[in-house]
Amino acid sequence: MGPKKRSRRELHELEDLVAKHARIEESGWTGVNERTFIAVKPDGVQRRLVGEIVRRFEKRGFKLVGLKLLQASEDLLREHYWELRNKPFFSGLMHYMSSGPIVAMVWEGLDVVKTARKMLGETDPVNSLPGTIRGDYCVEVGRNVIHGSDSVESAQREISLWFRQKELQCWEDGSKHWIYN
Ligand code: IDP
Ligand code: MG
Repeated sequence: MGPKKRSRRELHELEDLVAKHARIEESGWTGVNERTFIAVKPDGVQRRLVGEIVRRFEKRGFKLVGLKLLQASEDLLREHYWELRNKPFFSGLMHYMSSGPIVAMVWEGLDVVKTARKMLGETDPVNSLPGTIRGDYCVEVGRNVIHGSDSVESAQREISLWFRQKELQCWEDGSKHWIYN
């Protein structure tokens, strides 16, 4: 007995199955375009930590979509740290953040907001484990070398505050099949 000839209906069912599998495979990609705002603060730039920090995000597998060196204006910093405006350290924070250039970046990838916060360590370096950026490169909360968005919502707010749409690059990640399955 030769191979069974498939009916039109069976062929349709097969097509549906193939399409369903394609969708499932694609769903592995949901969330890979999450974005976060990362900034190397003035002390990080002074201490030549820019390369090290970029290296860590690249090696982790995240995709760089925006990067610039800038001296932040007081308005921008006030807006960025609006939630902390009533804290006793606020004016010190403004002074610190405007004391020199900052490297502002946008990184993209699966769960990048949460993962980046883990890579940064805790706000106060004394609580940051070795292996984290703050745990490896600083000792004081008032000089903690790096900023990272604390939620997807604040990431969106911060990205639109620090970057214009045209400053964010859309590019095909050639290694994405080696980073995501
Ligand atoms: P985060 O940077 O880990 O998100 P936040 O609580 O959002 O921490 O505070 C923003 C920044 O304000 C910190 O990264 C740090 O530079 C500064 N900061 C926070 N708490 C203190 C403090 O108690 N003294 C001095 N500076 C502080
Ligand atoms: Mg914060």
